[in-house]
Amino acid sequence: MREVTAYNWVPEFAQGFVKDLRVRWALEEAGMPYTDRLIDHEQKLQPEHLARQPFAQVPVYRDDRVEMFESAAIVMHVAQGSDALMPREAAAQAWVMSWAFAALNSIEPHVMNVTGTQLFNAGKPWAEGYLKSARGMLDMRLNQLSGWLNGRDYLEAGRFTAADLLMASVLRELKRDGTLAQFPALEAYCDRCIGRPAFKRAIDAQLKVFAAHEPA
Ligand SMILES: N[C@@H](CCC(=O)N[C@@H](CS)C(=O)NCC(=O)O)C(=O)O
Repeated sequence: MREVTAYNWVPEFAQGFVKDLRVRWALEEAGMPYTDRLIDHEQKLQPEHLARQPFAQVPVYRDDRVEMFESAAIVMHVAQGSDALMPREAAAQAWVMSWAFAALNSIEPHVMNVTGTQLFNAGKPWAEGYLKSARGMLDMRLNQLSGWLNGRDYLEAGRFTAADLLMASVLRELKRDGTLAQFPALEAYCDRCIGRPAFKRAIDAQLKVFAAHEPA
């Protein structure tokens, strides 16, 4: 039994980006069947959900052995049980772990500083100045990542791993405003990852839920 808790509906700007997508993608790559347990935005605030996700967010995951929150932690748990997402050699696993944390800790905060300001604070008096500085930091990180990927199809190990799944999930946020297109190696890398059939199955599954629960 594997179960992913996800929203039954979100506004259009978030559709295709809700973080249960990472978990669905990992499970699809691993060939592990799952069911989804759908909640609405009232249910996320209820004690039953808060006992499983203290921050009133999704995703939440459970299987026969564990119950977890935090999308990346869930992805790494799935990867531990799947050769498709995690090499078996210790040295390669250590690199995958490093790159997974790099995606979440060295890249994602800078992506969110920019995309979060654009989505939720555009037009505020301070937004333009803040965005200039946030974009500077983001560009630095993207240039560094681009330099690393030079000549590589994937981050490490010569193959797609859970770290690529997380990095591509972070980078694709930058497709919305055209930032990623300014970094052709990163765009090609991201497209390589999200061009995988497992990603398509995962995003189709998320979007199908929202389409079925579209408010009247
Ligand atoms: N770090 C968390 C973040 C989860 C998250 O941001 N979930 C969003 C949807 S993508 C959410 O539930 N937001 C509702 C809220 O914060 O009230 C993870 O990766 O699981």
